[in-house]
Amino acid sequence: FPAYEAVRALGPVVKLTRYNCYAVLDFQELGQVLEDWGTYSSAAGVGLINFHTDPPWRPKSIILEVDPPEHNVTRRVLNRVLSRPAMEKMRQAFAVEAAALVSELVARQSIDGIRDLAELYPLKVFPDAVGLNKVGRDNLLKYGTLAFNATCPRNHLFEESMQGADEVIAWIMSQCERQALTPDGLGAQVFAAVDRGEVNEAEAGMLVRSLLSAGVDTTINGLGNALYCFARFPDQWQLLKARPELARSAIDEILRYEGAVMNFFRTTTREVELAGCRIPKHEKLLVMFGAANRDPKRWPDADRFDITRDTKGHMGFGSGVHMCVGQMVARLEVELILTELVKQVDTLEITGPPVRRLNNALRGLASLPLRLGPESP
Ligand code: OVM
Repeated sequence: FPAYEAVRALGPVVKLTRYNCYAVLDFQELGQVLEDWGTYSSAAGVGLINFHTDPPWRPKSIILEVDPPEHNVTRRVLNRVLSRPAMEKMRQAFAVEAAALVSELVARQSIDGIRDLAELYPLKVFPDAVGLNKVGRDNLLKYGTLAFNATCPRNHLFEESMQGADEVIAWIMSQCERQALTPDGLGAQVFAAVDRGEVNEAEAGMLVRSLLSAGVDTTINGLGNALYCFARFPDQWQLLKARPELARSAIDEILRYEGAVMNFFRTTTREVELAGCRIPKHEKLLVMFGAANRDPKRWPDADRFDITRDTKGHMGFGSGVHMCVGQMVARLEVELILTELVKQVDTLEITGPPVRRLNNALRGLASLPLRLGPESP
């Protein structure tokens, strides 16, 4: 975050000469970019790779990496699959798992908040909800890590997650077929759109791939960041315990203060002026959600974690037509875990050095040693 402030001080649009792209960090300009999909397109990729000149690392996503009107067709399908009524159907199963896992962890007291909770929970409930095979699920985390690392420069993080990726990618693609999915899950509901004539069979498979790309690492880091926030700010934890109804708004503050997805790219479709800066046609723009969420021009006391603040308009799920379609799943997972922790845990104490998990687009931890204390502070 100090680095963001150093870049922000240079101006509203900053050319990153080393990567030949333009960075946007301020809340106002970021909103402008994300609202104007006609000028700032997703169709040339939302990573640094510019599809006008270079091939994508995988067949491009048919929801993330297309603009309206094509985007509207696939968006409508996932909007329905991930709708509020669909969430209500999943809530019970998700709640049972949350209660069981948190009781087990409370009994152990000393845990790794990432390995034992932030990873375990989404890796159980989400693949179950999609209707995936029980075998091979360890590929999910590897694939998500790769997909997010692949949005940025081909650095050591990208290369490391590419190691042995052929088998990971092959497993993912094999799970995206109708017959690989249980008949009652989110995956099957994507294929139900084929039967309604909204998309074809191959497109449905690609939309299942989108669920698997975007649904795992994001929620793991979101949950991990939630734990990290409350472990660092015990006053906010006590506030949540006193007022559990704040859980939902706390999730927005977690996403503002410590989001899971820090950045994506857009590509200009024409020469354009943004905040007085001229940007040529077909140039890449780095849209920095994490920086906009700390923009002091938008947020009073931006570096303070405060679950009672008004978080309206935060960029943790993006903004505009591509705003996170799975956000209700993410909210459900974090809400249920927070609710169980509030019920079962008095204090969250960090008992060892938190370790970051570096990723080109994601913000989160690899390890967070925690003590779940039953005693009141
Ligand atoms: C996708 C997708 C959607 C959102 C995020 C993401 C790599 C991927 O449609 O594949 O991250």
